[in-house]
Amino acid sequence: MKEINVLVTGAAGQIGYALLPRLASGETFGSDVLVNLRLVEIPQVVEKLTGTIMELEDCGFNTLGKVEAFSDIYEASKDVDWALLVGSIPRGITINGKKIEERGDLLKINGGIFTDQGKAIGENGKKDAKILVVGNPANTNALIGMIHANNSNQTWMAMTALDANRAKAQVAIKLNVAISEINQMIIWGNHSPTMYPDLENANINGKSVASLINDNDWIKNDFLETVQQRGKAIIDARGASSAASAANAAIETVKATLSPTEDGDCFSAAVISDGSYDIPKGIIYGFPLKTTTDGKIQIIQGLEINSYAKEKLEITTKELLEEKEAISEII
Ligand code: NAX
Repeated sequence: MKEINVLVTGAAGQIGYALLPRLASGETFGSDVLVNLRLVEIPQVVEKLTGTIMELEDCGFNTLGKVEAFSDIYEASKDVDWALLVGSIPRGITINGKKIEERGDLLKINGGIFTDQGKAIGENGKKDAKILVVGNPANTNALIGMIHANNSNQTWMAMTALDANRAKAQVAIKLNVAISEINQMIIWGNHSPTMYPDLENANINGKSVASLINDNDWIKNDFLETVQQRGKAIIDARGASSAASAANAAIETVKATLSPTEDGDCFSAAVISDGSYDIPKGIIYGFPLKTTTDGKIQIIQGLEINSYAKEKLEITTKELLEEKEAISEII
């Protein structure tokens, strides 16, 4: 059986709990691949992983290989094929009596974490390792990690697939269609309320979703607001951030890189900008992506961006440039 080494940080957290069984079950990497899991937690929490490991054993998956718990990211990164960087300090937590709500505070607290994780994966991970950053602020955390990894053969991504799924869900309700009919749902920019879910380029049977909806007021107001604020709405409703849907989006992102993307479709994730669509180079930006037949991840080129979309792309670009500026001391 082929073996794969998968590292997951924040493994004792709520996304980790929903994610690990699906990584190990054969659903993600296939029924002929043995999945070795490297579970990483902060030292105070690493003990809790013993319970997670027992549960994983008790699932009885044929595809579960060796499962190990670590608090040292350097040890954990040895020969990893995939790293899912979920662990970070989430918004809303109280530290030293201060509730962390601002992105700037989150950037500073999480910046240090991703510096070390980047170095460790760059030095010890497989030469073609793929890394998906879920922990917020995901795009800028991925930038910090990628820079410190300093390993151009590895692929660093930040997760925007949850936003794409949220956008698809709203469209499916509005048009009364199945989710599976909706293709090429692009999330441009940052995984934050400035993201731009693009209904002009999304299509159903090749027809633009925006034209099928034919209701600009709904698209520009209700739809945009619902998708951009969905994370907050879930926190307000359940008192905790999205977990099952976030884990699902991470699984879908990994799967999207394992087989070629069909023509007319894409998958959404943020990768380092190469200047495509006039986005400044050097920020991790949500683009339409495809996996090629030889397994490479590429930005899909040549899509139309109208003037309204351009304005939206500029807003999210500005935010990412500001985030980059805020972490300039550590990159
Ligand atoms: P939890 O607080 O349940 O779990 C986070 C876990 O990470 C904790 O167990 C903590 O001990 C661990 N951790 C913290 N620092 C660590 C480090 N340096 N190394 C290893 N582990 C570390 O949060 P959870 O709900 O699982 O969310 C995790 C992250 O995902 C948060 O930053 C959250 O904001 C982010 N999200 C990102 C989404 C996306 O679409 N990109 C959506 C969902 C989610 O909000």
